[in-house]
Amino acid sequence: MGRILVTGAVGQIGSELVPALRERYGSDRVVASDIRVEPPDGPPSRGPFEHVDCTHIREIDHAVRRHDVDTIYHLAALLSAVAETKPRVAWEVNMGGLYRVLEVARAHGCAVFLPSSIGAFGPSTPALHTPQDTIQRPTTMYGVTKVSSELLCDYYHLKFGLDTRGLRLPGLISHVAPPGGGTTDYAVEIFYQAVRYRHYSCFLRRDTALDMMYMPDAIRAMIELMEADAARLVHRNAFNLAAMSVTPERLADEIRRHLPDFVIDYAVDPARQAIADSWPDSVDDTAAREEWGWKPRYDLAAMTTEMLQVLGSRLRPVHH
Ligand code: AKB
Repeated sequence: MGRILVTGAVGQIGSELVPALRERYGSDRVVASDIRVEPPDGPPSRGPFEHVDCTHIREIDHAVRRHDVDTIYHLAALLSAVAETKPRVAWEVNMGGLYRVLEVARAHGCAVFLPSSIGAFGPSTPALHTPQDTIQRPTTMYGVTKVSSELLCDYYHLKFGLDTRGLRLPGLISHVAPPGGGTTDYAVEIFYQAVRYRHYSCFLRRDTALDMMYMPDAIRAMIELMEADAARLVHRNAFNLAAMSVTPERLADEIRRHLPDFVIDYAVDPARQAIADSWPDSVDDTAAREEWGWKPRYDLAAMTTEMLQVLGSRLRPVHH
């Protein structure tokens, strides 16, 4: 068995995926890599670390050869809000990076995991219970790169027989690494601000419904998909994935069950609101359930309880 390479390992997902993969397969079988030389408080967990800029094919190739890699979790990408402000960089990193990763994977026969997103949908997509196979005409640069990434991964599978698989991830909620420049970031910020200040000023409208998921479920989904029997997969890039559809108002109500004096107000950011309005309210993940047995473990109540427990023990309240 070869090793696993994780790109973007220092980011929001990588910070939890790398330790989970190391726990499952052994520390030295998982190579963390990132454009950042090292995270502020050291590598994500003990084990090999490589500096890899995914826009340089030689750096990816070097890491794959050096560590005898047979599977790549390619996480390095710009999120939706930041991609709107830097569309050229977003194209170069999200598409250029993936293209180079796929070329290296083709040369060395590696399997590739791709995180797509609910952002791969657009305003003409059915917004409720969005089907697995439906209209995908995103109106953001992020969405354009995500739908193109899905197509490119499917192409490498069909044309070259590469084992490419992906998930359309919802907004991910975690107490480990913060997200950087996404539209769903409010659902993470709200917990930190609730614990510290009992107050949060939300950049999305109170009734904006979007799919969300607690990070442990998302990490498990990635690993389960990559371990799934290929013969059962009708779809590949990428599966709809759902756990809970929430609005800021609903999330605030749930937090208030634990912190009754929590207050939310709204200072809507038109740029991020426009992105959120172009995405589905809730997706249908039947294909994931049927083809590889996906089932979420955390609903809104369970996730909120755990987030507040963990952050409550780590952060000092400064509200009084
Ligand atoms: C973002 O908001 O950009 C991401 C996503 C849902 O893809 N969290």
